[in-house]
Amino acid sequence: MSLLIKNGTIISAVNEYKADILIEGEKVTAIGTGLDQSAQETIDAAGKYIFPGGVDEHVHYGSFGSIDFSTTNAALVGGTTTVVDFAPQPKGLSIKESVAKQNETAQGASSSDYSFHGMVMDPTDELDEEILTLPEAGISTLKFFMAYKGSPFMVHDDVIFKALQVAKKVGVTVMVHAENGEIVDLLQKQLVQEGKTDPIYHAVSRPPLVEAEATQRAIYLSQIAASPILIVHVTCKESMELVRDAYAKSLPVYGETCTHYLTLTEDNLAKPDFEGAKYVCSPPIRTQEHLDALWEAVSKGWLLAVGSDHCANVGGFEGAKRKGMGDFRRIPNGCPGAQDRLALLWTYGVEKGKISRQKFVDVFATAPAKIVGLFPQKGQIEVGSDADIVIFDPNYKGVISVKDSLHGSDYNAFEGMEQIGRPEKVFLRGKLMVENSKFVGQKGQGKYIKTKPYGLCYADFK
Ligand code: DUC
Ligand code: ZN
Ligand code: ZN
Repeated sequence: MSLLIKNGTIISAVNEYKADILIEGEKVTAIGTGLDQSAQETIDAAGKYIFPGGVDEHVHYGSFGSIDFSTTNAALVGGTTTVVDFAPQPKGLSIKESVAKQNETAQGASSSDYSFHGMVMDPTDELDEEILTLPEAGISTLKFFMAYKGSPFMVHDDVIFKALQVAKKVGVTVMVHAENGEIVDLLQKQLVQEGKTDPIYHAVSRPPLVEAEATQRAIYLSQIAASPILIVHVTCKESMELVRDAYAKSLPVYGETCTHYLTLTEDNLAKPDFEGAKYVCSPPIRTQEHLDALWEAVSKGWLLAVGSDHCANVGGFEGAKRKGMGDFRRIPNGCPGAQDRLALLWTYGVEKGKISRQKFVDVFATAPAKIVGLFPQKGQIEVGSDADIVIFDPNYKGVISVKDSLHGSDYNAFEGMEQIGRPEKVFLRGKLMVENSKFVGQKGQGKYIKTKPYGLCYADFK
């Protein structure tokens, strides 16, 4: 199959230019002006932007009680062609075994391409040995939780520290969920004792400085171990500044944020009739001051990537979140978001003048692909790369709604928000998957793509 996309404006992470793109099979084989190769199909993309399919480096399709890979067609409708899932580690299984187990749920079910981060939940004495062999198994990123006391997620600092010492020997990127789990647990208990059980107290129990304290600690651990670190879902000004300042001091310290932290405020958590539960995720969504700081950080490159932290709880609002009525600690964490990441970044970032179109492509596709070790196969439109391509209509105007959401949940955290622009066509490895926001592909055709070590967080690491 060959396809010629003519007359569009290609946006990359560094520039934009008018050119034609030739796709043969699954790859981009030529880019240039006035390409006249014959192709089986030609598309006129005049007036449209063309950019690489998104790489969402932060999704949950099995952890935290989330809905599985069968809903990744939602990501495609939202212009994301590759998702990188956090594979939960059941007790007794190694990281490689847990990734293999999670892959069983993805194979034949995922519509988008996918990769995995390891997630350390059962840190045994063998972990450090295993880290050395993860890259050869195609696992190059490992997540550690400093929060969720009382659950298998939370690990102690020594586990993270030892992993940092070993990971740098083979180019594995250590990712950290930075919140002080001990203090969160204590604050939660105090609040509940005082009868403060509504969803808004979820945010009160996890204030910015609880995140910043853990962020600083993680940075120090990385500094002592002399090893790169990626702080995931940075949500507040204080943490962002710690990441920014550490990097400015030439430390290999990097950060990511997620779309809901850029677009939703704490006011949502205070909505009446328990509706605030729809927005419960950790770390929590913050106030406008933090949103402003995060946009600045994204625009200036102090935070590298914007994931969705997609986590559509099985049961949704009515069947899962509502179970936390009377005690915010029992509200399952997570918001669906993979489908809306592009719309939110474009509408509230590019259209509002907060980020350039190049920065949009960078945080949406290119930088995430580099961080996780998928670049240059994913995250750019270049000869030799996978033909994961979005043809984007910047003139579309609409409203985000659960009615159009394919994530399998009964609500959308961004319900009613304005949307400018939408993917008119989305190609995954040369195959048309989406047309005018409708999934037209065959479900379950996504491929498992193994990641390579020495991702972006190792860029300046000697
Ligand atoms: N926070 C996480 O750390 N993981 C998934 C959901 C969430 O809100
Ligand atoms: Zn997390
Ligand atoms: Zn997450």
